[in-house]
Amino acid sequence: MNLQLVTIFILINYCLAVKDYLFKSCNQNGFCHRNRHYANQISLDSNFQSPYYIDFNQIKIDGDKLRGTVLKIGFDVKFPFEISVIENSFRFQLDEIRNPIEHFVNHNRYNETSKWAFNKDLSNDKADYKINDDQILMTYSDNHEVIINLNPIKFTFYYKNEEVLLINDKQFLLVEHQRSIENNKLLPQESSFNMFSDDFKDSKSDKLPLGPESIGLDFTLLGFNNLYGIPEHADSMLLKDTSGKEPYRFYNVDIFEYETDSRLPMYGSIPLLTAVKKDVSIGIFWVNSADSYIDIKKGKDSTIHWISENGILDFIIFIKDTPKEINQVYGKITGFTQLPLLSSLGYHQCRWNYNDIKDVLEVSAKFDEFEIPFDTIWLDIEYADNKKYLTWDPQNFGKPDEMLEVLERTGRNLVAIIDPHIKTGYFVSDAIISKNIGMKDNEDNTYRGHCWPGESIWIDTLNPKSQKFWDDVHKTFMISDNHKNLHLWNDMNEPSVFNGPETSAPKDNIHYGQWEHRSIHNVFGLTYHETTYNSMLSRLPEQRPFILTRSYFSGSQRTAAMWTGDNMSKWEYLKVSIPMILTSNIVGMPFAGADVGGFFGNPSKELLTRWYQAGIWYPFFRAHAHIDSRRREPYLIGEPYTSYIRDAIKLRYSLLPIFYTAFYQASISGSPILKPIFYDYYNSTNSNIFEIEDEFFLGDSGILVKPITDEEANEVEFVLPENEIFYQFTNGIIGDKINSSKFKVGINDIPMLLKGGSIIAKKERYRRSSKLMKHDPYTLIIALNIQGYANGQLYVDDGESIDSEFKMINFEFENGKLSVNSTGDFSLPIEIEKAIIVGANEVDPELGPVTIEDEKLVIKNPRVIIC
Ligand code: NBV
Repeated sequence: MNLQLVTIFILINYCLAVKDYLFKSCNQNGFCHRNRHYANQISLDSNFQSPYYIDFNQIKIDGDKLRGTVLKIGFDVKFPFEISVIENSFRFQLDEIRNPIEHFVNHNRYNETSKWAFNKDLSNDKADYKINDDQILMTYSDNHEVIINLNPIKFTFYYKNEEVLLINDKQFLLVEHQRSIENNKLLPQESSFNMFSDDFKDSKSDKLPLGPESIGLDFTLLGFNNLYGIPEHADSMLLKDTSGKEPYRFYNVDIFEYETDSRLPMYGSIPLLTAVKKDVSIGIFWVNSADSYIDIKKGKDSTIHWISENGILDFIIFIKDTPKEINQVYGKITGFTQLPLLSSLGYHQCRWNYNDIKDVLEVSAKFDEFEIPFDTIWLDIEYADNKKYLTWDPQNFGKPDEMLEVLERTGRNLVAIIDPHIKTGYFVSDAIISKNIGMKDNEDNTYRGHCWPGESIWIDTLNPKSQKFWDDVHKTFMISDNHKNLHLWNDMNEPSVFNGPETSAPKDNIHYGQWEHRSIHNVFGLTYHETTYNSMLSRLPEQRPFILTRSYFSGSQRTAAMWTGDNMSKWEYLKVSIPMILTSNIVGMPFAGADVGGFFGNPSKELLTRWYQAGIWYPFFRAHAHIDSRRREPYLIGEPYTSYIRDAIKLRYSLLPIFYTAFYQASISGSPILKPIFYDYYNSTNSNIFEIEDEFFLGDSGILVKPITDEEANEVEFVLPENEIFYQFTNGIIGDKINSSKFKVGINDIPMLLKGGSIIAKKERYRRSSKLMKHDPYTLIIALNIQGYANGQLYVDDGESIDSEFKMINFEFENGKLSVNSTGDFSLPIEIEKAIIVGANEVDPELGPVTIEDEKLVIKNPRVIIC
């Protein structure tokens, strides 16, 4: 086939629904097939004895670490391991001593996933070890104990003296040691399926220069049936039993028109699984960036079989009282979400594509004409000259600086897309080739593949030399430093390769350090958006960069927001967006959204309206549409829908202080922006709440939301935690205490409740963008609990600089009085113009005495409304 035909074929394919035949099932994927086979054989044989054991003679205690070697009976192999404690959590790392081979590929097991995923400068904590003939007793942190059995290898974890977790209890531990085709003795339980070649139709050219190298291990969670996390999958929040079915897979891929109710891999992966029960939460963090599968067997105890294609065996176990503490400790290790630009929490208007500068500015003006606020307009791939990223199409986007200036007048931003596939034959790709910083093929030459621009090469952002080059090209592309309102979108960074196996790069491609792509695949997207982030910082060091990434990994939250990729304009995609975003939130990647309206197709007016009403809750709130879908900017929909959508967007803007406060909390503690109810009510006796995935709290504000995701719905029923009272708060209008959790809703209604005991601060004036709301006063809503008490917080800063001065204000209402105190220092006056109190029998109408610790905090006789 000639090049044009290949491209046409690929494009036609692109327009059709997801083909699961494009992706390997576990059975077709050599390492997964072999590990599952091994586990099945072991499960059938009650006399099975694992060949792996810890050699007593090689155990050494080195400060707070324990080092040793795992040996395998019948094989001459050595697996050095290390046990340590990081952020008060248990870490196990196991490597293999391997021999050099006659090939340019790095023959070691990849051990740098943590270098990308973790925060810098982490140190180890204290641990005590007692060693006897067949066991090691380890104690660390408060209340944590592990008994490590040497032969058979087994870890038993105790928390507060309760046995909570077993590792390798099922003896699924498998480390496929280095071997050659000529010398590849196997255990009777092992399968040799696709060890040295790959017969999957699109992967036949994979040279597998290192042969089989997979790792697999089992974890049994005692008394845990509620398991969460391991995104990204278009599936329920509560993880499913995969026995006899396809396991959950991690392999960052461009899965266009993905299906719902699916364990297929998607664009990102966060290998953190959490298990929650009364008083104990556990997190298993599997630090590996290779293709991976997770089999789950649920029951009174649940067993996880985690399998990866290669790399070292590296995992961390978090055991805490609450899910919140799991987020905290995971965040300390992988970093918290950077506090975003306040304006990036406003509404984003995107489509593929706005055609030219005139189009962009017209859309912006139309929003004003219809009095719909918005902060950011987006440019998809057509803005670049012939899809040569880092250039502007001279014809249609000839004067980007003027466009940025006009947008800036109404406080608006522009986001432009920059993908990692770089068209061959222009200065960016020429430089990548001459500087030798591109991804290489399996012969160590710059890899060439196909993507939107035609023949392309891929910048290798694992190479430290890429950073300086990327900084320089971004500085030129992003015009002058004057334009602070230009931000970036990194798409297709799985990386997506049209003619590559499973829509991505061949696994035997080569990256910096001579590492195979196989080893780093899932972290590639992170290396790319992190390099972009650093380039943006090098241009404007004081401003928080905004980057949206499609591919992500643990640690991506430090520098980017994510969205759930190419969904469809169908109700089921609106519905699944909620559990997907909740899952992302509870595993430390809270700045998440889904394309409002659906990417492929044309939503009905009802669906579009409902999608906006749900979308205002996405931490990242952006409407987007495919190039072939009809224009659907909210003002085009027609009345009464345009008004409903306007109301929804305005509601988001009025709640921006609450979103921002939640993001501040996330940036210092890893807490989610959207929290499923089980998150704070894990001790509830109502076991239902563990599976509620269609309602959520907005941070710690007490706002509980249940978006409508069904066609023609006219009623909503909340599941409520026990021992709390709630006030009606539909559409952000505070009402009475509710007597029933079920009520009628119209097409213009956004069902919300406010928990008794909460104080929230809103901004109620309409402005064209969030930047123009800067000086607006706040309205407090004080919703009392049955004791007549409420509290709440408000975080305020300049909304854009990295080291902004700030103020954290604490409100507390008790005994009929409101007291306000604050920490931090922020020079702009903060004004509260109105306070609405609900649930009060008797309060002082003057709201006094009010404790004000700072003169800059003005409460000018706020209008007090007592309901
Ligand atoms: O750049 C075009 C699209 C983009 O609009 C979308 O949001 C991405 O997920 N991109 C994928 C490439 C191809 C889409 C069919």
